[in-house]
Amino acid sequence: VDRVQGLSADDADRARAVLQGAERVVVLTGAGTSAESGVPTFRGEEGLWRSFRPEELATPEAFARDPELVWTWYRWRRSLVADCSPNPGHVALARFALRHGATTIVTQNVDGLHTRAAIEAADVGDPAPALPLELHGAIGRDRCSACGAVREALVLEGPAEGPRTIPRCPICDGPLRPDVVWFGEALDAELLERAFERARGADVCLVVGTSAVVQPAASIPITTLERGGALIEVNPEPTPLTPRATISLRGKSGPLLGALLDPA
Ligand code: BV8
Ligand code: ZN
Repeated sequence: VDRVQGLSADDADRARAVLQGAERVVVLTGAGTSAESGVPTFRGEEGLWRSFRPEELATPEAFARDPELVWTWYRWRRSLVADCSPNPGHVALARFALRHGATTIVTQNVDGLHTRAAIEAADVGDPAPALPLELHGAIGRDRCSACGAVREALVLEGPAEGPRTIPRCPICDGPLRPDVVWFGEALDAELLERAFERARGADVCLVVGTSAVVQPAASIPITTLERGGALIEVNPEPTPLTPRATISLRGKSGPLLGALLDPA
């Protein structure tokens, strides 16, 4: 398949044929996959970073310098995500992963929407094949900065306003932080190796809703290409991956993923 950009019916048909015929599929998702759920992206005009710069908030230095500000931002984001639900794009991906064996969903998102879609799609079955590798962690979990203990975040009781304290670890009383990977922090080595291993063996890497600037995640699709696999991109905008994509579809993940992945 020669390089294709745009969104003609046969581009989508071609992409659909590649995905339906693939034995091993890796999917890499970014914030754009959750945009239609109402979760703001990072770099869009309404982006999360608009009012702050990434280095101000999503870094260990920011947390050391002003933990209250960082917690205020994450608590705001948690409340945003709590009001959001998986969109048809998450559902199409989850159903495909449950049906089409050897599919790995790798996500840069921390909003937990892929996990919720997997559990809903599996119904009484096992959601495992559709559970994502969460390379950058999960905003709904707390982690202790001192002892590393991890727990599901407590839903905040009490008044929304008023002085924000830093939640403390129930085990060692150390300061809790959101269980996400900040800029300058290493990703979980085992998770990352698993993602690259699946990408190396994949017949196709489907890249959805990412600006493909954050490393090392953005290198995952290149790994599939370098091993002779196909790279199919779904994004309303071009990205640094577009020139190398086998097929790059200009569109939104919700409608497009249904067209590409739903059973005939
Ligand atoms: C590390 C969790 C080393 C926190 C996040 C200079 C050059 C190259 C690299 C670097 C550099 N300087 C620093 C680095 C490394 C740095 C990095 O990559 N920086 C970038 C900015 C250049 N990376 C790191 O720091 C990583 N760690 O390298 O550690 C190390 C090694 C060993 C030991 C010690 C250290 C850690 C990176 C993880 C950072 N954490 N998130 C939180 O969320 O609060 S990243 C965060 O931003 C998100 O998780 C997400 O991954 C990323 C945003 O990217 P996207 O998901 O792509 O979202 P974005 O808004 O950018 O794009 C949205 C896209 O969707 C757009 O393309 C849009 O067109 C599209 N879209 C919109 N609507 C739709 C849509 N698509 C489909 N449908 C729609 N409806
Ligand atoms: Zn602790």
